[in-house]
Amino acid sequence: MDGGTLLVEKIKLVFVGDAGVGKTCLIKRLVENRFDPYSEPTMYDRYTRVIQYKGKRCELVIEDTAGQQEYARLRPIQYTDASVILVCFALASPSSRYENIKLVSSSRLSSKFYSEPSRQATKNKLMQSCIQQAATETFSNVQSYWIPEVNHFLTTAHKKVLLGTKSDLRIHGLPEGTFITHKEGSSLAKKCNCARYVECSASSGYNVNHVLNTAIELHFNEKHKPSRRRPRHFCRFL
Ligand SMILES: Nc1nc2c(ncn2[C@@H]2O[C@H](COP(=O)(O)OP(=O)(O)OP(=O)(O)O)[C@@H](O)[C@H]2O)c(=O)[nH]1
Ligand SMILES: [Mg+2]
Repeated sequence: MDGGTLLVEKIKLVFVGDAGVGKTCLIKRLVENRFDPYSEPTMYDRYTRVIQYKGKRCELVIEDTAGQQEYARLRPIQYTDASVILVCFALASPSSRYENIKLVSSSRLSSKFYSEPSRQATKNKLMQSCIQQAATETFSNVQSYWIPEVNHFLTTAHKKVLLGTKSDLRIHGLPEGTFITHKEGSSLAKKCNCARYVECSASSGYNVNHVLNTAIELHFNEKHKPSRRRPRHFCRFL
């Protein structure tokens, strides 16, 4: 019950993918509408919201999982009762979190809000945090690692969306061979039996709401046939 009104359905979305592909940033953009380029590696996180979809009040649960293998044993718990799995890879990525931060918010570290010692401390912390994998590696790990894991803990028929993250970096134009094209992404989605393929950016906000609407539409869609159409209904946070 919520405020005296029955919640008719629970929708649980589970985000998985390599460390550093941007799961946490995307989720924060979704639920808090902000982008934090300093996001730290996740162990386990969960967000619960009440939403309205096609006039139904639903409980939306978003599970943020760890991409780092040290915490892999926590993921099976998060898969339990999942409605839709969102398998993420980066469309493009610089070689480290720090380089990426320089790219997405070059002005912030040098801003007047940082004193020199704290600026240096923040810089060091970021330098030490994990090295991001190349986009092509996070892409190939979808097929070699993440889909087999999802199939193992759920079923091969479980509803899945393939997400290409950090689309803003591809637009900024990295050298050829360091990014994934839309065609490559959508053909991987077909190969891996993902019902939908979406490209998005937590940094620019591109397609972020589309990610949520696509996953919710897929949850309510019994047959989950691949579709090129955008969802016709939109969810609203209450
Ligand atoms: N340019 C750009 N950078 C992003 C975007 N999303 C995330 N990042 C950067 O990528 C880094 C890693 O993002 P996270 O969201 O922490 O990655 P994660 O997938 O949650 O990583 P784990 O929690 O370790 O599994 C962040 O520090 C951001 O600087 C994006 O849309 N565009
Ligand atoms: Mg994370």
